[in-house]
Amino acid sequence: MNKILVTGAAGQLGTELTQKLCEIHGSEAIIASDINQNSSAKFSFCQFMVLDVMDKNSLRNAIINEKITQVYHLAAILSATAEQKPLLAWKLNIDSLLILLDLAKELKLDRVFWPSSIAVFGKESPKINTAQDAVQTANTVYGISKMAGERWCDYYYSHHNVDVRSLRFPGLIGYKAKPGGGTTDYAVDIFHKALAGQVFRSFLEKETRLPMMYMPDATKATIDLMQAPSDNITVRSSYNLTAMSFTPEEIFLELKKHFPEFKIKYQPDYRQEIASNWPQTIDDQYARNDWNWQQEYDLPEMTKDIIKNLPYWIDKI
Ligand code: VAH
Repeated sequence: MNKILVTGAAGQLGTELTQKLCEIHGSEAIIASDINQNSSAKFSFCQFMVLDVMDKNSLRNAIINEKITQVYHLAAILSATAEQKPLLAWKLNIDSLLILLDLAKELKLDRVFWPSSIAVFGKESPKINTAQDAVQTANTVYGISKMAGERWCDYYYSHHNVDVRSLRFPGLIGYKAKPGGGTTDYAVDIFHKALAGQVFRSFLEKETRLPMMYMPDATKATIDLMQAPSDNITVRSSYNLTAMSFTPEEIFLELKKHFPEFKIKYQPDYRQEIASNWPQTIDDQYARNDWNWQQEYDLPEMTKDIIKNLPYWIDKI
């Protein structure tokens, strides 16, 4: 029987992924963990533990004592915050992954999931329909940490047979957790401003097109990947993945259909430089071929779903 540990469970992806894993495996099979002990309030539906992913002995004890078979390692510092705290971000994003991969080898974990990002691509990478094996020239701390992390995943698979699987997520948009310091998190905050009847101040220019995905699609892709037969997995660094691409102007106009008085101001900041070096659209054919990836949400469908649900969640996040 699977027993699954989710690290960084209180983050945007972790919050929704933990709920989905409970639906699939039963809440008694899932342990949510986070460094922030206040996060326990978010996990009344499953076991929660405070866990520092940089503490190898604590992580080893948790895996052994709770008979963990799979770990979804989501604890990380995202792109915008990483530029403000580069050495901390590098240490957390890479050292915690290496600690986990070494424990996966030592304790023979069944499977490990680790999120990478389209941030592995940089200025010299093709911007349109960026291929799985396109040149990676990440020029952000976050992107560099994801590039290196992918190489470690491939190394531990090929040298130590650790079944670690990974996805290069685009910008992820959800309503069940606060934006977490990502460059694409403008696309989360814009919904809050529209619902509050406030002017939205976009820190990206109107025509900045980025690959994006609604959180239910992100959790679906993660679970589809982790449930695929090992023989189907031909990419052991990290799979390109996407669902849609849009600009701040396009999501603003989609919201304006529901909130005619909604207004936007474009005030680009340091995050514009980060976004300008990322791909605009992604080729995720490997994911579609290997484990039948297929998104369910486009911009209009996502917008309708968030507008319907956010009011209920707004005072819970
Ligand atoms: C970020 N949401 O903005 C993340 C993501 C492609 C971007 O990795 O940092």
